[in-house]
Amino acid sequence: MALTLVIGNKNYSSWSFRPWIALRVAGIPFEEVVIPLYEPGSKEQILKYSPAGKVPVLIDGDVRVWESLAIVDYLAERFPQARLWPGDAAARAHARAIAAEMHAGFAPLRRHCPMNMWRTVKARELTPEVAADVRRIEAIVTECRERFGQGGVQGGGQDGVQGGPFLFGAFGAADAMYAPVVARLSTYAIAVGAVAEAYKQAVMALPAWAEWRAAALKEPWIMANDEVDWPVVLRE
Ligand SMILES: N[C@@H](CCC(=O)N[C@@H](CS)C(=O)NCC(=O)O)C(=O)O
Repeated sequence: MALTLVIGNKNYSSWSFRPWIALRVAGIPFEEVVIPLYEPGSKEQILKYSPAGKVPVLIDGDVRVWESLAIVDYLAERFPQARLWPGDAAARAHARAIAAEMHAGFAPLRRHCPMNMWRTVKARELTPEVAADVRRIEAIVTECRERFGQGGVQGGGQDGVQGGPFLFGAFGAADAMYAPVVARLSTYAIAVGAVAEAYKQAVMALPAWAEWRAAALKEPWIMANDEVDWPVVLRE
């Protein structure tokens, strides 16, 4: 039976983007159910799938998994051939730590720069707390790229290829957890150093990225107070 991923609308649902991109890049087939967020009745619809009242939710037969990080972890166990976590124990511990840090943290950046694929790219002044989040993310990306991303010790990623442009070489669970942050760096024109910038470009060059974004731009659910310049200019 195919997996089903219940997600929010693609323009806004950063948490949904994480397991969705993990599944897509790993080539794991799944069906999706999209529930538009912040609409009348949204909560009731979500509650049909999860008592937690939040998306994403993964349904695999009798198994239901909520919380983006738990979903990615479940996928890693269920599809070991996808190699969503690095093969090397030390690299894997590092990947899990940064994924958990993302799952639990960066509230100032989340609040100040919500994911919004429709928004016209333009800079927004960052508060000191948001700037500190950005610097921490930059440091995480730079350390991963320098220590693990070049291949060699860790053997991460879904296709077993050593090396690659992602945090641990090939795209994996940690990259999925950081994908919405890449979107925020882009949408809010946040300057980062060369290593983080190259990482951002690599994530945004994924066909799965383009697929998510194209679907987001076709969605009819745009919040009335959204910061969109019309007509929407498609970014490559
Ligand atoms: N910690 C959760 C966060 C999930 C979450 O906040 N989802 C938002 C959408 S991105 C949601 O369902 N909001 C709808 C609501 O709270 O009613 C995760 O990692 O999955």
